Amino acid sequence: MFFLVLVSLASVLAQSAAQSSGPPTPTILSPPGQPSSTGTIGGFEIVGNSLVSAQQMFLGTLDKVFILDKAENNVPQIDGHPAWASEYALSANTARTMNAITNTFCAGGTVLGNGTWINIGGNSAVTFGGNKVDDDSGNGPYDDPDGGKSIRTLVPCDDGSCDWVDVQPMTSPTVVPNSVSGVPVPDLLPLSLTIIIRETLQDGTAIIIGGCNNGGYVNDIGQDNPTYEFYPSTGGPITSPFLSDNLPINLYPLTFLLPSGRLLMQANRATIMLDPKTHKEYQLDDMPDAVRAYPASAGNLMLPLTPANNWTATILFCGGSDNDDWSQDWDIASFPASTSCVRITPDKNQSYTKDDPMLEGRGMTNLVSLPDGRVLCVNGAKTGTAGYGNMSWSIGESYADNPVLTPAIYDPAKPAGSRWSRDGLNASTIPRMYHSSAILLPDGAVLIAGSNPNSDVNVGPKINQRGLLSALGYGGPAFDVQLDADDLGGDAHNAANATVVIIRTGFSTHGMNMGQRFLQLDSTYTAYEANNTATLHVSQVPPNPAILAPGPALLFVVVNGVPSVGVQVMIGSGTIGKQATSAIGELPASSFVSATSTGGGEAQDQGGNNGASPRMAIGHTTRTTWTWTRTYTWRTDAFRFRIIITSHRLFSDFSTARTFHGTYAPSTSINHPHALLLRIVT
Ligand SMILES: *[C@@H]1O[C@H](CO)[C@@H](O)[C@H](O)[C@H]1NC(C)=O
Ligand SMILES: *[C@@H]1O[C@H](CO)[C@@H](O)[C@H](O)[C@H]1NC(C)=O
Ligand SMILES: *[C@@H]1O[C@H](CO)[C@@H](O)[C@H](O)[C@H]1NC(C)=O
Ligand SMILES: *[C@@H]1O[C@H](CO)[C@@H](O)[C@H](O)[C@H]1NC(C)=O
Ligand SMILES: *[C@@H]1O[C@H](CO)[C@@H](O)[C@H](O)[C@H]1NC(C)=O
Ligand SMILES: *[C@@H]1O[C@H](CO)[C@@H](O)[C@H](O)[C@H]1NC(C)=O
Ligand SMILES: *[C@@H]1O[C@H](CO)[C@@H](O)[C@H](O)[C@H]1NC(C)=O
Ligand SMILES: [Cu+2]
Repeated sequence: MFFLVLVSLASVLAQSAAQSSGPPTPTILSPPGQPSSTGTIGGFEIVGNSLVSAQQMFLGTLDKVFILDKAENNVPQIDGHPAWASEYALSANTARTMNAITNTFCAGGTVLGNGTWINIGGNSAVTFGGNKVDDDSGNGPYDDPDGGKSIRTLVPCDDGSCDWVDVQPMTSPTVVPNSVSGVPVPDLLPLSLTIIIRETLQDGTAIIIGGCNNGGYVNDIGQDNPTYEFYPSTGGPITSPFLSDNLPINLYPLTFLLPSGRLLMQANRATIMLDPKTHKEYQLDDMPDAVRAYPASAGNLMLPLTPANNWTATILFCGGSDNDDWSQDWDIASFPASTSCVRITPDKNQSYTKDDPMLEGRGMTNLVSLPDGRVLCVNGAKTGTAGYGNMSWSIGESYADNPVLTPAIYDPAKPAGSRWSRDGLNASTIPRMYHSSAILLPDGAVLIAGSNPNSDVNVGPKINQRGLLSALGYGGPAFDVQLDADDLGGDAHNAANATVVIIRTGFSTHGMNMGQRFLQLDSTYTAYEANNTATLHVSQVPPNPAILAPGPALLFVVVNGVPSVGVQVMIGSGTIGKQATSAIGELPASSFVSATSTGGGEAQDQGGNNGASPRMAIGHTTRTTWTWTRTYTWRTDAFRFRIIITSHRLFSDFSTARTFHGTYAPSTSINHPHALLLRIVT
């Protein structure tokens, strides 16, 4: 059998540190310039080889993506054994192997408030074929000690020097989950403990949720770990009735930190809010239409938090499987995935609302926030679920079939009934099913990689603007961003359609991007008709770290839907602990200074805002202005939306699978042979 690890990381808010710290003194960021790669809008482009299969993937610096596989017989070596971790350089499209030390199979991850990434959990030591070995210390042939309790940390670097560090593992009796559930813990440690990580909490710590001791398609009571704990540790694990009650579908519970400080958690058909301070669980409505958590693996995402919705969180779930029979004695691979989408706004209303269904059923899909507020839906399959094994009905070892090759776009701003579209999106030629991943990149492209529903590699080498701050606080004075005539497309009126957004791209694995967030900062503008320039007056992050947990994130300026290249900013203090908050600085009203007015004269109302004296907007003494020389050029082809594909590994016995089922050829598995350009630009 195979194993899965799932978990969610939520941020820990329970800390009661007396000290709280504000943001580090921001520096002026270098201008991001133009995208270095042109790509083709809406098209897929195979860019390089990820060396190991990207079961888990995240953007660590503006140029480096970090990738984790499971311990398996990859051809690239490190330290005398096959590698199962790598770093991918976006600028050079090259990769280097990294040493993750223990077996990372189905681990989870997130970024802490101080910018360090963690990767937690894994599986037992294995040998060829993914088969478990009795010796937990690993040794040959893979030299992959049991990773069940591993805590790996990485401080991302750009000079190729960084690597994963195994820190104090979760091995003390207080953190052995079995000790909590009352099962005596012998000296012998659990062979394997798979963990699911999800969110970073508002003090920059992480919550680690659930898992199991031996893996498998779904969980069972004999190996369940129905607990959560925090990293850095605040003590032993806490038992969650919600997790116990939702066997066997309680791995990788879909977890989101809400602005209220509670966590939304969804597993099997149940939904709760968890108060991580009191450990109380509040029952919400059951999930309609489908099972969403692994192995049904629906797409899931927190929709943009914006001034217009008062930074209120709405969570979207799309697809999954309307199945309740998790035995493996029937043909799971041919069972249609769900088309259903639902949303919930848990801090306001504890019921689900039906949303527009997807254009086709999909499981194992990734929903990726784009800078213009839309959501890209990629990867996945039309039938079956996550997981793999040698069943009479499995496709090779895959429990899914009929890959969906064409992405789709969901636009939350569109009226109900018209939110899904695939206009302009070309089909991929590469199925991306179980253990695939997808993340947004600074230039607006989306990197897609992975897919490996197999127990091992067994067929040889096949691998194939100016004015942005480096740090933002929770509240405090506004800052100004200067937009020149190029930025505004030669028309100052476009300032009315400019936004400044922060995106945390998250840790992508198992059809979820853990910790992914989209937050639009409040802003107003002063636009000058005479020279078609404008100043954007931009607020800092709302003074509530539960809206956007501390830690690094990307910042984009978007004009009429065209994003700048993202820059990396630190949200909060850059340290773990209680974050300082202060009142949000006042923004001047938006104003449009017509060409006929003389400096500080008449202001014309624009975009429904009340006219205001431009003098209020210029030279505001409490505001700091940073400048850089260039943001982006306003041309419809300046910003290319690119879907980049790194190396992938599909079925180890692809040709056999194809002969048996005949469903993998793109031309027969999708109904959309006509590929169009994807235009994120307008
Ligand atoms: C999309 O597919 C069509 C038809 O195969 C092809 O002509 C076009 O170049 C593709 N466009 C992109 C952006 O890849
Ligand atoms: C961030 O905090 C973690 C947990 O305390 C620690 O292991 C790590 O070294 C810290 N990173 C930095 C860059 O200080
Ligand atoms: C499937 O069978 C192959 C060949 O016997 C074996 O190597 C592999 O471990 C099996 N996979 C699973 C998930 O049991
Ligand atoms: C926005 O949310 C905050 C915090 O929940 C609340 O205090 C405020 O009243 C809300 N504002 C509006 C306009 O609803
Ligand atoms: C909560 O949402 C449900 C489902 O959309 C709706 O029927 C109900 O009226 C809402 N309740 C409130 C108080 O808004
Ligand atoms: C554009 O015009 C305004 C108003 O006259 C002036 O304050 C600003 O400095 C000018 N900007 C540039 C880049 O010339
Ligand atoms: C604002 O930009 C969006 C694209 O994000 C575009 O659809 C819309 O038409 C623009 N609105 C105006 C008033 O230009
Ligand atoms: Cu897995």
